[in-house]
Amino acid sequence: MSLSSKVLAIILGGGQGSRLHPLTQARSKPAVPIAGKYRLVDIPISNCINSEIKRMFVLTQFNSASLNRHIKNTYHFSFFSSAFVDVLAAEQTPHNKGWFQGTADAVRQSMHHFKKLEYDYMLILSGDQLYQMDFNDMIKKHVKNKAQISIATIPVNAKDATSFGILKTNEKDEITSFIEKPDASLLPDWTSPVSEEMKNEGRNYLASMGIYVFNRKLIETLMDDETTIDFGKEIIPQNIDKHKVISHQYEGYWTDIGNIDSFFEANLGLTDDFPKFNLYSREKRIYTRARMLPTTKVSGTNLDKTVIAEGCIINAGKIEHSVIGIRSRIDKESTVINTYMMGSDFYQSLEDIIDSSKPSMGIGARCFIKNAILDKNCCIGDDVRIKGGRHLDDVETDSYAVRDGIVVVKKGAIIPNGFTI
Ligand code: ADQ
Ligand code: ADP
Repeated sequence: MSLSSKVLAIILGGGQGSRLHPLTQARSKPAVPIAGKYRLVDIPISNCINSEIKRMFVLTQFNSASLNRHIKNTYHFSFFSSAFVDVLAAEQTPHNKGWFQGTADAVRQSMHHFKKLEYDYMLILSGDQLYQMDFNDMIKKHVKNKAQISIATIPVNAKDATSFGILKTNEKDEITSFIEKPDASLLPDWTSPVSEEMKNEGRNYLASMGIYVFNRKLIETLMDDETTIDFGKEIIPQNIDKHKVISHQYEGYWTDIGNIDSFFEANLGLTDDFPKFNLYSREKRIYTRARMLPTTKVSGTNLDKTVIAEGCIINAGKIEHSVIGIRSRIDKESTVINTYMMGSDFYQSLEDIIDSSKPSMGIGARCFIKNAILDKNCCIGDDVRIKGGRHLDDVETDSYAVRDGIVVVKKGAIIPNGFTI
């Protein structure tokens, strides 16, 4: 029996938190579209599949139709395989109020589903990180070192260190101390010896990646204690001294995409000549729904540093440093810069497109769009001007929100002709 077949993966799909609002206004976080054709949840699921871990649960605060449809339409395993991806949403029972209070509470409330299965190791993953990691190395090290808990770690700089769990290890990679999101004033006490390359980049702190391996017996015991809510705040710090907890250090590309700013940067990063997140990898493929869309058609457009998904119809004047999602339509003489356009769920009928009483789906003619995220199915009229930037304060209306200077046009919003943001 291979090691990976003894692993059960749990993907934490997001709390009540609103860090990705308004992208999560009408869908659960794992269903948020990224990179023009994928969903957030495709990243941890693909990492599991590439690591031959075939049994996965996605824990989500609420069950959105788009998440279920996506999982159902994407992850078909052979009839003879034991593989599955199951979505478990917080449910109201006589014992709980209906929400997951935190990451550990999410696992605890779902534990009765896991207990029925055979597994030796539970792999707990975040649902909002961009990375391509082989979990087998981590699990092999966990078993070889007879660890009870393993934590994937990565060197980070002082600016980032305050947003993560920071830890120290001994020469055997055993974690000896841990602090969740330390105040900047405490940082001088938390540096770790790192490689020359990391030191040169100023990455002197060892951060938890929020990726954990637990032995079955231990996680079951820990989940019996109903006072613990979070892995980072309680479970990990409370167990460092009680059990053998080891660090599995990773130095590849890894980024947290839990807020609008980092989500935007990670998407636009895909337009680099050599993107840090490699969608063109032969071994570490990222899976998503096979949609059978037609090819993209472009006419009269000056394109630079732009990624365009399938099924688009583009007549824009210029698109620069942007990611254009599936089935996008952009009309004549429009300019799109530094923008992530998610695309559309369906094509409109010709009658709808000809009907001039309301804007059609996509971007109309002669628009100027810069520093924006356009959620799916947006209908942006002609001569619209959207110019995001630090000069804009955070605001929210029915059709758009501004977060960190980025204008986020909400799913299905109708922006009338000539509108300016
Ligand atoms: P954070 O990312 O701040 O820190 P948290 O907000 O608990 O921790 O989120 C972890 C993951 O769980 C995310 O994918 C999130 O969406 C999801 N999640 C949060 N609450 C949830 C809930 N109630 N139900 C289901 N899923 C939920 C953690 C660790 C740090 C570590 C960083 C690395 O606590 O120590 O450094 O991750 O990113
Ligand atoms: P994708 O994976 O392609 O993003 P989703 O499953 O999220 O697709 O959503 C596509 C949804 O759009 C499908 O459920 C489909 O039924 C719906 N849809 C398709 N055509 C139309 C239409 N004309 N009007 C409204 N919804 C549509």
